[in-house]
Amino acid sequence: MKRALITGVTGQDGMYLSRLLLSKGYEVFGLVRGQNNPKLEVIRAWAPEVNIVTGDLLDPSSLLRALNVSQPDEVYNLGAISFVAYSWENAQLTSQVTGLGVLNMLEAIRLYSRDDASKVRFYQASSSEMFGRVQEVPQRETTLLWPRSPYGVAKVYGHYMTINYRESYGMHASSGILFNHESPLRGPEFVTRKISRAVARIALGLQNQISLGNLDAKRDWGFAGDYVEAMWRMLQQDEADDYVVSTGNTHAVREYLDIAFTHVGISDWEQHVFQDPQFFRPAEVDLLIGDSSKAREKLGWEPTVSFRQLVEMMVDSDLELEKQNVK
Ligand code: NAP
Ligand code: F7E
Repeated sequence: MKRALITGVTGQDGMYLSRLLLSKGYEVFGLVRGQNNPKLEVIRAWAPEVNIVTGDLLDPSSLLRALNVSQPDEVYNLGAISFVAYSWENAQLTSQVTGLGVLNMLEAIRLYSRDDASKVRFYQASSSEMFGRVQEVPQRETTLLWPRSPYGVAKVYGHYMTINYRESYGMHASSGILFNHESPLRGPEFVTRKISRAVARIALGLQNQISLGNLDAKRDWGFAGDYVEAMWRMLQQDEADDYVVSTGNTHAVREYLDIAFTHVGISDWEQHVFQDPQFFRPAEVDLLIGDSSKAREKLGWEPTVSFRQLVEMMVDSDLELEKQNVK
C-alpha cells in the first residue's frame, strides 16, 4: 500500500486528491494547520479515512515530524495562501507561506530522506499566475514567467526551488503548472463560486445583486476533479518533470455570468450585476490560455468537463445548498 502526505488537504484540491488517492488504495495523511481548525470537521466528513497530522508550512520542524509520522512515498504540496487579491494586502505572509513554505517542505524531505533521492516523490502546486503578463499565447512549460501579483511571485520562487532540488539532489520533484480549476468545493472568494452562489440566491429570491470587478478578464477554467488526476499521473512517471495542465480554451468572466444566469432562466442578467472598484486588482492578468500538449502526450491526461458543464455543475450545487439553508 502506497502512502501519501498532502499539505493543503482542507482546500479544494486537497479534498479531491484525498478521495482520488484513497480510491487507488493509498494510505493518505493530511497536514492540517492551527489549533481547532474549523476545516478539520469538513475533511473528516468528506474523507474519514484520511489520517490527520498537525503542522504548518511556516514551521519546518512540524513538517519533518509530519514526514516521520506519515512515512510517505509521495508528498503533494498543495498548501498555500492561494487568493491572488489577498496577496497584495498580505504580501510578506503570502511570500512566506506560498514561497518559502515550498523550501521548508523540500528541505524537510531532504533531511527525512537522508539524501536517498528516490525515497519520496514530490509534487509542487505551481500556477498559471506565474505567466502573468503573458509573453506567449498559449502558455506552455517554456514560456517566460512574468508574475503580476505577490502570489504569482511567490509561486515562481516555489517553482524554481522545486526545479533546483531536482537538479541539485536528484529528487523526484515535479511541478504542475495548473491553470484555474473550479468545482462546487471552490472557496467562495474566487470569482466562479462567488457568481454561482449569487446566481443561486438571486434565482431563489434571497438576494438581488452581485458586485464584481473586471468582467473582461479571461481564464482557462477546468474542473478540479480532472486536475488532481494529472497531479497523481506526474508522480507515477519514471522521471520528474514540469507540466502545464489546462483545457486550452479561454472565457471571459462575463461569459461565465451569461451561462450561469441563463441556466436559472434569467436572460436580462446585467441588471443584477454591479462593478465595484474594490474588486479590481492593482495589476491584472488579462488573459490566460494554456497549451497542455505535453501533459496530454506524456501523461495521457485530458480534461473531461467542458466550460458549460462546469458552470452548470457549480450553479446546480449552490442551488441545492441554498435550498437546504432556507429550510
Ligand atoms: P485552497 O482551497 O485555497 O486551499 C489552500 C490550502 O492551503 C488550505 O488547505 C489551507 O488550509 C492550506 N494552508 C494555508 N496556509 C497554510 C499554512 N501556513 N500551512 C499549511 N497549510 C496551509 O487552494 P486550492 O484551490 O485547493 O489550490 C491548491 C494549491 O494549488 C494551492 O497551492 C494553490 O495556490 C495552487 N493552485 C490552485 C489553482 C486553482 O485554480 N485552484 C491553480 C493553480 C495552482 P486552511 O484550510 O487551514 O486555510
Ligand atoms: O479571479 C476577476 C479577477 O480570484 C479570476 C487561484 O486559484 O487561479 C486562481 O486565481 C478573475 C481575475 O482567480 C471578481 O480580477 C472579477 O481576473 O477567481 P479568481 P485567479 O486570480 O485567477 C490561479 C490559477 C491560482 O493559482 C490562484 O491560486 O476574475 N474578477 N471580479 C474577480 N475575482 C474575484 N475573486 N472576485 C470578483 O469579484
